Amino acid sequence: MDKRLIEGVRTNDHRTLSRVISRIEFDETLNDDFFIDLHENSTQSIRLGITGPPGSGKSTLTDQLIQQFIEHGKSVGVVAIDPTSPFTGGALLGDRVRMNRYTWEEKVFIRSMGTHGDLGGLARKAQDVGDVLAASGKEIIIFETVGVGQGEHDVAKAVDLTIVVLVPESGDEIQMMKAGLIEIADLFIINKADRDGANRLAQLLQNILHTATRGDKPEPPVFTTIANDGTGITELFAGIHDQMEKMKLNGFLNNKRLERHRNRVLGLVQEKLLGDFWTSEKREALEKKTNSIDSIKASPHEISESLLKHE
Ligand SMILES: Nc1nc2c(ncn2[C@@H]2O[C@H](COP(=O)(O)OP(=O)(O)O)[C@@H](O)[C@H]2O)c(=O)[nH]1
Ligand SMILES: [Mg+2]
Repeated sequence: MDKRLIEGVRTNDHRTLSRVISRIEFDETLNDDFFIDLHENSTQSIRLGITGPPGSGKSTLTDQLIQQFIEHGKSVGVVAIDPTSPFTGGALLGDRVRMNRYTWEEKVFIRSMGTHGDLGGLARKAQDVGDVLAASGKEIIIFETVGVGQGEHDVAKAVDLTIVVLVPESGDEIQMMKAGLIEIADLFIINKADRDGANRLAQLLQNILHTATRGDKPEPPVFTTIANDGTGITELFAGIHDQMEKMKLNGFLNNKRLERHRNRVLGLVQEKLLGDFWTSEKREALEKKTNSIDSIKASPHEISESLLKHE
């Protein structure tokens, strides 16, 4: 079964890609061998994350970037990740409709993926999906995520370059960024520059970035765009390329990739150990030891010790 899947991925069969990504999305096991076999073909892609508030224009920008990459002879894989909620179905469908003028092309593969309430696993899933798309020959892989919390940080762990999209009214987000978003951003876009305040916000942001950028990370540039009419897109496209080059030249990109690699190993080991530990017997034992309110008299430290000691 896995051999057929591997063959399908390698030959860029989009139906196989879809099937494999569903399995990753819904935590259905794929053998380690599956990823080991694909690995040598999956290290060459460039991975971009596009994050920002809902409605800021991420999908419209993604659509424009797809077009740019295609015009430059590149193949592109896009994964739109939305927090799962019964109410986001319409938005997801909107994404598909808005971007579907490319879906028929072999060079572009677009997919939506839910998080299923499991944000913790998102970084791993995004890495695995990225590997699969890379192994199918996609040179550029774009992850679109809604910047509402932990999700964008998880996806930032899975990409080479994180793009944060803001709109002219995003003053509050800038406050939020001081508290952490700034660390994950490699490039900023102020979209909807057809509205007042885009240049003022870009200037403010540039000032903040100038003083807040630390370590060997190249200072993130700020671009203004009007995504739905294409204004500023060629400049943005060139800017993404330039920023990648800067990150390559000073070693930042390799450090980032290496750290990602190491963290993946750590994560996989953790997942394996936990998976092996929590057998059905162990879960039963936990239930038994915590089956009534009286059980809170026992220290959690004592209970966990006894579970670990196979008692
Ligand atoms: N006025 C204006 N509207 C835009 C611009 N970019 C996107 N939009 C519109 O904003 C809405 C949300 O865009 P979308 O790409 O779905 O945002 P997302 O939720 O961040 O993916 C759509 O109706 C777009 O047509 C822009 O630069 N200016
Ligand atoms: Mg969208």
